[in-house]
Formats: sequence, C-alpha cells, structure tokens
Amino acid sequence: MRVIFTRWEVILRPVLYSFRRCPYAMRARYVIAFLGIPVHLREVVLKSKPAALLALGGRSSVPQLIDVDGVRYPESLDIIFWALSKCDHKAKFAPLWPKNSVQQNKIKAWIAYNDHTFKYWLDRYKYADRYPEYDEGYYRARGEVFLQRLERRLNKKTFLLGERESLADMAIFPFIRQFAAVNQVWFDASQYPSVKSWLDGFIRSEIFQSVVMVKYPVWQAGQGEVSFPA
Ligand SMILES: N[C@@H](CCC(=O)N[C@@H](CS)C(=O)NCC(=O)O)C(=O)O
Repeated sequence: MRVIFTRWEVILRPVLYSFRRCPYAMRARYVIAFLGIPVHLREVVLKSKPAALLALGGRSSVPQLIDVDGVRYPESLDIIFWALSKCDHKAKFAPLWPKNSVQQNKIKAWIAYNDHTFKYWLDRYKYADRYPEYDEGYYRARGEVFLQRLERRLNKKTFLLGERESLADMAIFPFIRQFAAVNQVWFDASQYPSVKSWLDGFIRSEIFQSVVMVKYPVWQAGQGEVSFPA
C-alpha cells in the first residue's frame, strides 16, 4: 500500500529550543539523539531570543520542548524524561533509567549534586573575575570536591552506575566538560585519570561529535525547520 503524507503530517514534530553550548541543552540533545527521537531543533541566541519562545510566557531559558500536542517541557530533565517516554526501544532506554528505585535514587542524587552544588562552583570558577570575594583557585578547589567523588566512583566502574551509561552520566558530563575547558592545561595535568577517560569517551563519541554538537544557523520565524537528530 502506498502511503501519501500531506505536507502538514511530514513536518509535524516536537520543537526543541536549544543553544549549542549550553550544558543543559547539550544533555537534552544527547539523550534525544541517543534514543533517536525526532524533533525540530531551533537554535537560539540567548541575547536575542525568538518571539515564539518569549510568547510562551514564563521562563524562557533553554532547552525547552513543545510537543506536537502543545504540552511544554521547560527544563532539561523534563525533556529527558519526555524523550524516554517516547522511546519504544527497550534495550536502549532501560539502562538509562533502570526500574529499580535504588538505582533511580542514585541517578537523582548524582544529578542533584551536579545541578545544585557543582554548577554553583563551576559558574564562579568560570567567571572568577565577577566573584572577587575569592580567587579562581578557591572556586576550582570547591568544584574539585565533585571531581574527587566522580573519580572514586569511575575508578571502580566504567560509568557512574556500573558498566552501562545511564542518565547520571549523560546529564553530568556536559558540566564536567565545561569545568575542564576553563583551564584545559590544568585539567589535562590534574589527577583525575578516570574522570578524564570517562569524559573523553563522551566527547570523542560519534554521537557527540556528529550529532549533538553540529552547528546550526540561528532559527528565525518563517524559516525551514532543522530535523534533529539529522
Ligand atoms: N534548570 C534549567 C536551566 C537552563 C538554563 O539555565 N539555561 C541557560 C543557558 S545554559 C539559559 O537559558 N539562560 C538564559 C535565561 O535563563 O534566560 C534546565 O535544566 O533546563
């Protein structure tokens, strides 16, 4: 049987507002790409957000996802769980968010520490000149507390929960990447070999290089949509 799609059916996809370098958007894109959930990606410039995003009202941070039924997912973790709910490839999604509640609580704890404590010190380390109360070395040392925890764990296992990558790894690595990039020479010489090879595995991966970090032109209303993952 020949199936004929109307133009409307062909283009109807959830819309993901994203910003290439944002670690929250990166984690959402990584999971969407990993699970192969099709969306339309709209690259945003934070200083000049598109009217369509502002018109949604409330927060206008990225990433944000609007599903085809109009339901809005305003935070990276909402988007990640939305993507999991759309995936019917069990072998792919099951290790990301195991059914076992102990494992789920571990994932939540890793992400919560990253988002609420590590991110705080990361911002100060990145922009130490904006926070003159302490120097860059102080902020870096506070951030290193998390690197030490990660190192202890990754020294024993390939990923944070064991031998399979889970949402804990996927949600955290973009922030460690940012921490490393503040002073790459320092990071390369630092004593976190397991964190480095774990991070390297993500950064060098095909999915990260060829899908997640592809540069797209800034989206403008009326222009064609970008299919993601391509
Ligand atoms: N908790 C949010 C944080 C997102 C966030 O802070 N995004 C930044 C870019 S990295 C942003 O949009 N900043 C501009 C703004 O908040 O208007 C999430 O998980 O999605």
